[in-house]
Amino acid sequence: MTGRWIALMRQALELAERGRYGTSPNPMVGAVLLSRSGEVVGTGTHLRCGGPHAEIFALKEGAAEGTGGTMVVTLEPCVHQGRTPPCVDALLAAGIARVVIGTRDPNPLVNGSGVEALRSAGVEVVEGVEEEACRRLNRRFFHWVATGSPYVTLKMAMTLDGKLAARGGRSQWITSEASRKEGYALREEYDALLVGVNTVLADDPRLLRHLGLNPDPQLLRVVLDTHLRTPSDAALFQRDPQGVVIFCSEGVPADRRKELEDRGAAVVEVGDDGRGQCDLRQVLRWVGAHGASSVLVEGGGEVHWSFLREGLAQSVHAFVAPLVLGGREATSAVGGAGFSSPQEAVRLRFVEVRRLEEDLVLIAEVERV
Ligand code: AOF
Ligand code: ZN
Repeated sequence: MTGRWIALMRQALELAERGRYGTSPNPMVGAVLLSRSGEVVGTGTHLRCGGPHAEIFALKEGAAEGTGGTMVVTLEPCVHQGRTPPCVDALLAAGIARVVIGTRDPNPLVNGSGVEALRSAGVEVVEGVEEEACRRLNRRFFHWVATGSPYVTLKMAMTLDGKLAARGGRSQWITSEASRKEGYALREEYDALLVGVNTVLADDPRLLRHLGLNPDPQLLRVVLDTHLRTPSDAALFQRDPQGVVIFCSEGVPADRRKELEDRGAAVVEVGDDGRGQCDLRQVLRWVGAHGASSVLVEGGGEVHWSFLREGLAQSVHAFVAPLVLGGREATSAVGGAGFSSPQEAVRLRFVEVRRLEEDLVLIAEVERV
């Protein structure tokens, strides 16, 4: 049977993928329902946070033939009443005889109790089918649930010599249109965007979702701005200013604070990291506690360095253009003081390498030390 469960779990994983732009901060989940005789009679995807879970869609499609059958699902079915009722109850009511699970749900409200509830009701449970792939699919969700901090990806658009901008600061455009579009697609996948104040001052970004892939307009837009230098007429405030959060150090001038709050932004004071900058751990804890499971950091080089130095970035999504800008003064993808030996360097592992028009896309994950 194992081979069959693997093939069906892969199908469920593909179904889960369809939720890529809508489920966060919930996990992506896919489900396949088989009849007693082993035929596929229903499929389901968790499509959006607050909407029905994958199992419920599959049951809706195939409930009549599902009695005595098998549910193959990428994540352990839930037992709790969340935004939606527990899936375990629905599975029991439908008379499902067997549940095949990819991985347990690390959510403390579930975490094994879904499996237990099914078993004690006499349902056969098969666990750990394609577990690694099922965990990878939701690595951001798993990280957030385990740590309370969001999963952090650094997005970099750079030249072959690792520059984010030319001498003097101009950066439009380094990468091709297709790369920029993929960069925008990332904004639809992450719950929060983050930049440093230097990027606000240099590029005046709006930090919005432009592609309409994610039906949820709620996006947290974070600025690290120790001394509150963000101009009150920044493009950031033109749309959805209530989604803007500016982190600064304690004791910033009250009038500057009020100016930005009057634009609709939240201003949050955090402690010092010992180097005169905002304590990133505190920033991430705040962001995680406000429901964002993932953060896309869009520069600049100093901010990238801070996240890497502190061990607070989980991955890098780099677009590399076949250009060389040179220039001692030109901004590098990662600035800061730097490490003093290759032994100290942050080590990553390439998980994806591909060409995109004339550019390269490199996705790397930070190895745990
Ligand atoms: C499942 N199947 O398809 C998903 C699950 O607020 P709710 O009701 O949507 O519950 C959200 C939690 O349910 C989420 O944090 C995760 O633990 C689990 N997600 N469970 O059985 C699904 N999406
Ligand atoms: Zn559920």
